[in-house]
Amino acid sequence: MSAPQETLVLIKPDGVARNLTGEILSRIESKGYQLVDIRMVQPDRDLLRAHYAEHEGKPFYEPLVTFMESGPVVAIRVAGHRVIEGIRSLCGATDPTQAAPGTIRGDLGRDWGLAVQQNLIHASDSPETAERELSLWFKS
Ligand code: IDP
Ligand code: MG
Repeated sequence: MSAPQETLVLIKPDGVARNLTGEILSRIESKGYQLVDIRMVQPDRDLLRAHYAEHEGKPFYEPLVTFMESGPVVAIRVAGHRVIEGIRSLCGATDPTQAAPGTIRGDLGRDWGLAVQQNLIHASDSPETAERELSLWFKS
């Protein structure tokens, strides 16, 4: 068996504010993945701009950065075979209205009519992204 993969999960400020941290962690643990490290972070703009650099210039970019710095975020290093793909599947589609029931965004998220979708969770989308994002959020 190959070495387990690692990914970065963020519980976004809406997830923390709505007391869904336990529910989201429980879904990740119930699926069978390992929580390797976890911390609550109040991210600054530099961290968020680096994290979301690929979206710079898009209409939702500034609202996204403002939303992400609006409150604490829970950052989690999660490990397991094919965990990157598996967590993206647990999250569901970006738009919580379209996210399938059974997924985190589909079951727990909704559209609030804002400039940015508040969809509870971020998860790395490729091995390269995971490595880059883990080094941003778990620096020390
Ligand atoms: P992802 O989180 O599913 O990977 P990305 O396309 O990487 O989605 O976008 C990052 C975040 O920006 C999303 O999770 C969501 O909060 C927000 N976002 C993405 N696309 C839109 C949009 O078209 N309208 C409003 N917000 C968006
Ligand atoms: Mg993304």
